[in-house]
This record gives sequence, C-alpha cells and structure tokens, in this order.
Amino acid sequence: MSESPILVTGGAGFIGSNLVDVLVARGHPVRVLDNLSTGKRSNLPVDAGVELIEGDVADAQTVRRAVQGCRAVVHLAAVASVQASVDDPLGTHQSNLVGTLNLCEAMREAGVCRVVFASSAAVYGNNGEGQSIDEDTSKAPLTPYAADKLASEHYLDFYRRQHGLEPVVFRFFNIYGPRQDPSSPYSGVISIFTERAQQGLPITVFGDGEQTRDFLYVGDLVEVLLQALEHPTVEVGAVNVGLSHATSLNELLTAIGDVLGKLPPVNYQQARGGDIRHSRANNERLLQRFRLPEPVTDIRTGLARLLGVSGS
Ligand code: NAD
Ligand code: UD2
Repeated sequence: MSESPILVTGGAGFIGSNLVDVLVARGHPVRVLDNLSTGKRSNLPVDAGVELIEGDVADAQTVRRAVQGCRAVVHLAAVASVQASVDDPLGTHQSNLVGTLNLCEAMREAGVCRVVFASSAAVYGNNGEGQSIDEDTSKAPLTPYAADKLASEHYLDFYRRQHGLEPVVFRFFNIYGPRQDPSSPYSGVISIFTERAQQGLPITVFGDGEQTRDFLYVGDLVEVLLQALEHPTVEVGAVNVGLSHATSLNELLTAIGDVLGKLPPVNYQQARGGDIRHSRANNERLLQRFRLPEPVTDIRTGLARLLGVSGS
C-alpha cells in the first residue's frame, strides 16, 4: 500500500515550498492546502505529483477534506506579516486562529495526530530584550499576529491533553532564503534588502539599523521540520528555532555589500511603531530535542546562496 500523504498547509509559500521540495525529493507523497494569497502555484515542483487543494484554512469543510487520509500535518498557512495583522485584525484572525482551530477539529475527527506548527518569536514581544530569549520568558504578544500565534499554541495544547493530538510547536525567529517574496514593504527584511541591492535601488532602514534579529536559513529550518514529523515521541512545550546569533541590520547591509561587491545608497527613516528592538533565541531546547545541520548556514553563506554568488 502506498504511503499516506503529508499535508502542508501554506505549502505554496516561502517556507512551505522549501519544505515541499525536500519532502518530494525524499519520496514522500505531499498534499498542499493553500489559498494562494501570498503563495504561488509556481513555487510548487512541477510534475512531482504534489496535490494542491486551493482553499482557505478558515473554511472548516475544506480543511476536513484536506486532512482526510493524511499521515501528518505541517501547519504553516497564516498571514505571515505582523503589520498586515495590525492593519486587518479580523481578516488575519480568520487565517491565523480560526484556521488552526479548524485544523485541530478536522484532525480529531480524522484521527490524524501529528502536527508541526509554525508559531513565532513574536509571542515574546519585547521581553528578554538584550539577552537571549528562552521558552519560559513571559509572553507579551503586542500585535494581533502574536496574539493569534500564542492562542493557537494554547488550542493545540488543549487538543493534546483532551484528544491525543501530537503537536510539535516551533517558535520561529527570522527565517530567510529563496522564495521569500520581496514584493511587499512588510516582507522579510533580507528578501527586500537583497532584491534592492541586486537591482541597485536605494534601501530604507527603519530606525538606526542597530536593531538585531536572529536569522536562520530556510534550508536549515526544513531539516528541523522533517525531524519533528518523524520523531517517535512528542515532548510538551514550544521550541525556539533560531541560531542564537544576533545580527544588526547594519551588519546585514555590510555582509550584503561584501557578498555582492556593491551596495546602493541606504536611507535611515523613523523606526516602525511597535517594532521589536532585539530578538535572539536561546536555542538550548532545540539542540536538546533536534539536530541543526552541521555546519549550520552562517549569514554570509546564506546570503551568497540567496544572491546566487559563487563560493556558497
Ligand atoms: P508565506 O506568506 O510565504 O507563507 C504563508 C502561506 O500560507 C502562503 O502560501 C499563503 O498563500 C498561505 N495562506 C495564508 N493564509 C491562508 C489561508 N487562510 N488559507 C490557506 N492558505 C493561506 O510566509 P512564510 O514566511 O513562509 O510563513 C510560513 C509560516 O511561518 C507562517 O505561519 C508564519 O507566521 C510563520 N513564521 C514565519 C517567520 C519568517 O521569518 N518567515 C517567522 C515566524 C513564523
Ligand atoms: C519576522 C516575521 C514574522 C515573525 C517574526 C519572528 C516576516 C515578514 N515577518 O518579523 O512573521 O514571526 O519575524 O521573529 O517574515 N526593516 C527595515 N527595512 C525594510 C524592512 C524591514 O529596516 O525594508 C526592519 C524592520 O523595521 C525590523 C527588521 O527590519 O526592524 C526586521 O523586519 P522583518 O519584517 O523582516 O521581521 P520581523 O522581525 O518584524
């Protein structure tokens, strides 16, 4: 009998499609549920037998259909932009919380247990500023995005206790790499900076550029997601996913300039309201439970790969 598919919600997006590529390459049947709001059909491998259900996680019936007959789920479908959630809290909530709840219910009904969930470092707000943030750091969701991620974690835990779901909850820090869409001003900063640097267009830094982020290459994240799908047991509690390495935006710009051999003019504007100043993961729990690739992709190697510059 052929293996049942793994469902990847949001599989046509940046992280999802990078995951789908590796699942397919390793011979797993894959089903994708995606409403193509930011994801693209063209992100999915051609002729690889990936089944795409074009639909919304906010629609319970569609989610039921997608979960039916699956072996496990990786739940990535969400509005990924923090700012979009500030602009449209209600619309975002449908995708980011109702979608998770629909998934929990559909999994319970279908008897599918394992779900890997993409939560976010945003749940910590500005707590832990200046030091690395461990999972017990108090939560301070500052935006609808962060509130929905934290609430999703609580619902998943309820379904674990009550209905035997096996959630593996990851709090991603800042992920970057190929297919991160640079087209919106609220896209991931590395996708915007590298795209503009390649085109010779001016770059805008919001603030003084000394804010820091913990950047992780998407290929390294995918290796962790795969382990979470296969892990024989599931331990309780969310797991930070980051390198525990802080890079300021000014350092990032220097690195892009070094890799490309050029950098366009950089303008500094007022910091975005509500922007987190420093964010760095304490990743001890990640390293206890999972393996990061050896060696992990450092920022210069990741940028060189993304920019298609040799030496990567
Ligand atoms: P992305 O926008 O590229 O991917 C999200 C995908 O979900 C897209 O394909 C989109 O079309 C789909 N989608 C959105 N709403 C949907 C809905 N209602 N129904 C069905 N599909 C829907 O973003 P990404 O960076 O790949 O993010 C993937 C997940 O990881 C998200 O849950 C995001 O919140 C989380 N995350 C990302 C980062 C990061 O740094 N990129 C950090 C923390 C958490
Ligand atoms: C990212 C994720 C979010 C989340 C969080 C977890 C995206 C789009 N957002 O939010 O989903 O879970 O990480 O850590 O993937 N900036 C500029 N110029 C630009 C664009 C951004 O200066 O043109 C600044 C921005 O003000 C911020 C920093 O770059 O200080 C990082 O911004 P971001 O949107 O890449 O990431 P973040 O941390 O807000």
